[in-house]
Amino acid sequence: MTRDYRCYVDGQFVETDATFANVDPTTGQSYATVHAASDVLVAEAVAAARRAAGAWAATTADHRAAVLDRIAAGIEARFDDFLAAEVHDTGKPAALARRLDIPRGAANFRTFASLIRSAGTDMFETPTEDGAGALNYTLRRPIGVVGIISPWNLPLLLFSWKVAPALACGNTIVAKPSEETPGTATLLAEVMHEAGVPPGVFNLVHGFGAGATGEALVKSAGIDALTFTGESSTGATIMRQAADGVRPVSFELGGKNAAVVFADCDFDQAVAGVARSSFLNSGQVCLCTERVYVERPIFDRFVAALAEKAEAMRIGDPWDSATDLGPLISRQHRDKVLGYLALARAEGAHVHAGGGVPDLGEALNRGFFVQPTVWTGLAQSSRTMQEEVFGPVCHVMPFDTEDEALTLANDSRYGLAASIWTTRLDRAHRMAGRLVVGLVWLNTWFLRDLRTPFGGARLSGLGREGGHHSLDFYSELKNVCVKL
Ligand code: NAD
Ligand code: 6OD
Repeated sequence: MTRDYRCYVDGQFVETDATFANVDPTTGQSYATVHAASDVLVAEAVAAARRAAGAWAATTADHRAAVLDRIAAGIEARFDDFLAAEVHDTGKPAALARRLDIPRGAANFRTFASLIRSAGTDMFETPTEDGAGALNYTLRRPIGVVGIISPWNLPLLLFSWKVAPALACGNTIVAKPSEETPGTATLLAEVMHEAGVPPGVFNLVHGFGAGATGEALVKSAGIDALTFTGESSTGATIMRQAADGVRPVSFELGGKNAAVVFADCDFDQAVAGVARSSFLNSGQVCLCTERVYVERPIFDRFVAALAEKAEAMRIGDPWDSATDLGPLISRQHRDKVLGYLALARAEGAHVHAGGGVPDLGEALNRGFFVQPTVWTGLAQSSRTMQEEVFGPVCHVMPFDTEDEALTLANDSRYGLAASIWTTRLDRAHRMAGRLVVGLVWLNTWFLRDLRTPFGGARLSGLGREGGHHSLDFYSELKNVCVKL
C-alpha cells in the first residue's frame, strides 16, 4: 500500500506539489509519497503558530496537561498504526519499536503532562538595607513559537521528546521530522487533531534540510527558539543560521561513545551490555558504543565473546520476532558505513566478526543491511576511532590502568555518553566523575528516567533536556522583585 504523508498547518492536512518518495529500507522499495513544504508553506505554518500563540499561552497548565494526556492515550489507541509506520520508515525490528519507540512516544507526553502540573519556580526572601526586605519570585512563561527539527534514528521517540515539553510549557510549534521518517510524525499530527489541539498550536512541515524546508524553518524570523537533534555539523550550521535573531538553541548531537570494561566486571553482563550498546537499532542510536576499552587480563576472552555474540545476531525481516538487527536507514547511509568498513581495514583493523553485507536471499538483498562488526588493532588516533560511524560497529582496545582507560575514553571531540563495567564502586564513581560526557551508565546502558538531564559535552550538544531542564529551555523565566 502506498501511503500519503501530508503536512499539517493551521489545523489542516495539506497536500503540496513538491512530493518525494520515501523508501522502506528493508526492501529498498518506495512505500510512501511525502508532501514537502515549500518556503511559502513554512512561512504559513510559522504565521499560524504565531496567531495561535497567545490563546495557547493563556491556557492553564492543567488544561495543557490534560491535552498531553489525551495525546498519549491517542498514541496508545493507535499503537499498531504507529508500529507499522515506524517499521516501514526505519526498518528497525518491530519487537524493538514495540518495546522502546512507541511506548516512549506516549511516555514523553505523560511525563511532561505530569511535570507541568507540578512545576514550581524559585522564591527568595532578600535582605535590604532598610531592614524591610524584598521578595523575589520567578514566573514561568512560554517562549513563543518553537522550531523543532529531528532525525531519523528514533523518529517518534525523539520528535515527541521535544514536542511534548514545548506544548506543556504553552508554546506553539512548527516541527520538521527527518525526510527519511515522515510516518509517525504524520500520525502524531492526526492524534493531536483528534485530541483537540487547537489549529496552529502544532504544525508539521515535511521536507529536506539544507536549502529546503529545514533551512527555511531555521531562518524564519517568526521562530523564537530552536531545538534540534542530529549531526554535529548540522548543529553548527543551524547555530550560524539562528544567530541573527539571538534565539535560544538546544542541540542533541552526535557521539563516539566509549565503554570501559574492567577485569573485575561481571563478565557475562558486560559482554551482553556492550553488545547491546554497540548493535541496538543497528548501531543507529546516538548513545551507541563505538569504542570499547577492556582491561588487558580479560581482553582476548572479551573480544572472542563479543565477536561470538555479534555473529549470533539474527539480521533480517523486522517483522520476524527472531530478528535482532534490521537494515540501516538508507542506501546513502549504508554506503557511508561501508566506507568506514573499508577505511578501518586500510587503517589496519583486524575483523573479528562481520565486516560486510550479509546475504539474506532475494527478498531482502535489496534492503540496506550491514553485519554487526567487531574490530581490534586500530590506533587511537585513526579516523575510524575518532569519527562517528553510526552503524553496527565497535572497536575493542586493551588498557592497563584506570588512568589510561580514562585518558583513552576522553580522547574524543565528542562527549555524549559512556558506560563503565566494573564491580568496584569506588572506581565506578571515580570514573563517572572524570569522564567528559553528559551521560554515564554504570553496569547498564540506555536506562532512562525522563526526569534526568539528557545531553552532551563538546561536539555532542548544547544544553540539557529532560525533566525540569526541558521545562526551563521551553520557558521564558521572568523574575519579579517586590520591595516590602
Ligand atoms: P542530520 O543532521 O543529517 O539531520 C537531522 C535533521 O536536520 C533532519 O530533519 C534534516 O532534514 C535536518 N537538516 C539537515 N540539514 C539542515 C539544515 N542545514 N538546516 C535545517 N535542517 C537541516 O542527522 P541525521 O542523519 O538525521 O541523524 C543522525 C545523527 O543524529 C547522528 O549524528 C546522531 O548521533 C545524531 N543524533 C543525536 C542524538 C542525541 O540525542 N544526541 C539523538 C539522535 C541522533
Ligand atoms: O532517551 C532520550 O530521551 C533520548 N533523547 C535518546 C536519544 C537517543 C539518540 O539516538
